[in-house]
Amino acid sequence: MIRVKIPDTHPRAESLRVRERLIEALEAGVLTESGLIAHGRGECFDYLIGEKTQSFALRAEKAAVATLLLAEHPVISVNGNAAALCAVELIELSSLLDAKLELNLFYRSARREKAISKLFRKLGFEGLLGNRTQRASIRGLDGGRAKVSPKGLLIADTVMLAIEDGDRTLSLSRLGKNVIAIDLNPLSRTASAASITIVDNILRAIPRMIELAKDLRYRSTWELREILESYDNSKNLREAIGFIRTRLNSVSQNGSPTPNTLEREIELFRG
Ligand code: PTJ
Repeated sequence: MIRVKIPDTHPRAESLRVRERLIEALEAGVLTESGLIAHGRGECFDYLIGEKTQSFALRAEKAAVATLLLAEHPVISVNGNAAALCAVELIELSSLLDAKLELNLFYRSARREKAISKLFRKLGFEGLLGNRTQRASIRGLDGGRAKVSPKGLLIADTVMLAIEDGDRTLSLSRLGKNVIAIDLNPLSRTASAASITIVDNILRAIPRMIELAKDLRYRSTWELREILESYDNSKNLREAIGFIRTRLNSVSQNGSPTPNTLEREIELFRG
């Protein structure tokens, strides 16, 4: 594979570096080829939300942390993209929330299972569930994904997943689990099937959730429930879509956004 050194001065240096990381993860067997395509779709939606954590995302992240803290059996589901982009942060978040981490792959193969388990072990984390030796079956999920850990997804009451296809989100919701989804596309089936939809890049969402967890873990059950009671996922999703519409309207009237006009659009949207 041809490699280039990305100059710091390149206006899209950060985004190009993330792409490089994903290519490395592909070569290591962590990411699947389709994961690169999924990432491209995500980049497009990230562009539309201004590549920042907007207020609708922050609200969902807070509700998600409260839900995970209130859960009896919280599980964070890990696929190739999530592992490639933020394994370190996922380990920290799972420890703060006392949540299990479980590998669940759409394109499951022994090579990928091994590569992802190795990545987590290298980071000092031995508790990744979902390998071949500890599997139960779960109703309503397809093929390789139906195989889950009896200590994890099988008994989970709350599942957080990221960069996922809609079928899986729908199946887990139908099983009565609380589903939290990180998905940059507010129009996706995942976005509408989840109980809490975080329209944000996983690269920003997980570090933000770590900060929130450090604070919310000391709050009372009553306070956490209050956060959830004031959260409305449909309203929040409508706000995300409205935000994109306002931005596109502004661009169609005033021309392409520069970093300055972007800030102004966001101000206008907030009113
Ligand atoms: O690792 P595997 O085998 O389990 O395969 C996983 C993939 C990603 C291939 C699979 O789940 C898939 O095909 O996903 P989709 O259906 O392409 O959906 C991915 C969604 O995640 C899309 O709506 C993207 O906009 C969104 N997305 C992509 N990158 C990010 C993202 N959302 C948040 N953060 C990102 N970095």
